[in-house]
Amino acid sequence: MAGEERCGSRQRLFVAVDLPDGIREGLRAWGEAELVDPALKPVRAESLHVTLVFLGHRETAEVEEIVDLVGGLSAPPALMKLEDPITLPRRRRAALFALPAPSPATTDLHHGVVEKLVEAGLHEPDGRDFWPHVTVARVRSEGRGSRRPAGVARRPGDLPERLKEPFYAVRLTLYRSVLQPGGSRYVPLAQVELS
Ligand code: 3AM
Repeated sequence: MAGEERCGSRQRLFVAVDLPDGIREGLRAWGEAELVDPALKPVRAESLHVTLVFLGHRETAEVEEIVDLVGGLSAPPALMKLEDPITLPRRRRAALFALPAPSPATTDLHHGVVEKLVEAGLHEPDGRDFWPHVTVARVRSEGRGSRRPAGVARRPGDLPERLKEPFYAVRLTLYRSVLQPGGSRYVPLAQVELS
């Protein structure tokens, strides 16, 4: 809530590729068994996604333009696969657990969407390489005034083989991220099927 208040009427936006329901359901079941350490805040199954472009906080007029642009996109389904969980950052205490999602088609889609947003004057890329992944859990802070992530004693185990089979991502969504004490809630503002 604090983030929303700080930014007045602005909305925090990102474009994502949604995972098929079967994959989300599989990840929910895996997460119930593996994302159990009390330091972890698992991402809700319905919120699991691959972030394609992070757009930051935007004014209402710009949000409308972005909704129109994303709603008018078209692209083929993107073949992707998931890999076993890794932690980030790599050399310090884990702040989040993510599944790498290598996918040349999703990388092409990222470049295509960025190009369209830049052409329309709606995005300035930060120059970072695109790394497709699904964040499955964030780590709570230690507390007592420290923002350092708490230690995770019970680290999540690997994915079952079934969840490492390639699949097609079939939907692109523009989300508004609403910061809440219990974890961000993602509100879809525009959606297109990849077909
Ligand atoms: O759900 P994931 O982790 O893929 O990490 C943030 C999250 O992605 C990412 O945007 C998604 C919605 O919050 N994000 C947040 N700040 C970012 C930034 N400054 C960012 N991505 C790139 N640059």
